[in-house]
Amino acid sequence: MVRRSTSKNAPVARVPRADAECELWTITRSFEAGTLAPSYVSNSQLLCLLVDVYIMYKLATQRPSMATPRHKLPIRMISTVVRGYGRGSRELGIPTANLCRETLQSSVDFDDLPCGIYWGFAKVGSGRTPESETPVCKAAISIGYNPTYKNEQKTVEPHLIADPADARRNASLCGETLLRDFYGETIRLSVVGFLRNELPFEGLEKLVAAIKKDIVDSERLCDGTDAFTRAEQEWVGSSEGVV
Ligand code: RBF
Ligand code: MG
Repeated sequence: MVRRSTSKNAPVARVPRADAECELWTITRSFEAGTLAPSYVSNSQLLCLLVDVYIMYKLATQRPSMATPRHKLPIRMISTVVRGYGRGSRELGIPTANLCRETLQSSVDFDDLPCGIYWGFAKVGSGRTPESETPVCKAAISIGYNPTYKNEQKTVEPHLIADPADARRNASLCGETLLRDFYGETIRLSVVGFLRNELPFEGLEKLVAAIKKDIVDSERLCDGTDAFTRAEQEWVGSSEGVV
């Protein structure tokens, strides 16, 4: 049994939880793909990761909505964009396209969608004309109850990240992407990887700082050259169904 450090055991250098989760995900994926270099995981790192797996398992069994079942990713969704709480754009400067629960097509039931902050790809628009459609965008995605605001309703809301060369990439009030209102339009979303659990923040500044880091992480992870990531980007750009 793996233990956290006690007076009897030498202390273990701990990897920050979110980093450990990303790390585990990478290891799991490359293990599955048969490309994991044996030297990639050192023993002490492995120990830290196992501690985190154990904690995640405990969390998952105690509160199913907090589970981060990476084996269930990606989650593909098609829906329409609805009005959210109206805070994203106005208060935070991080607009999100909220998915409509009623029109949601997804391989996972809305109630079973695992809460957390994720990275993936999204595209909005009818596709009738090129201007009516965004390109396939990288996205930083929130699924859950926005604990900072204690929402009663669960929301699924990606923030679409414009290309760095696009002037809209820095146009929001906090310097992030500002596209347009998407209300009523079709959205295709693939939730590819887990970033962290949702957190209650003290004050908007801390929330915005955390989301800005999520955006940086999402941009980097979306550039992954693995077949898994590329397939999800391609699916978002296609007109295929969710399953
Ligand atoms: N809300 C929270 O209360 N806690 C979070 O940790 C949190 N993380 C987020 C991460 C991303 C990438 C995005 C797009 C949103 C996040 N939100 C979070 C949701 C945010 O509070 C919400 O989008 C706005 O309040 C608008 O409804
Ligand atoms: Mg929104």
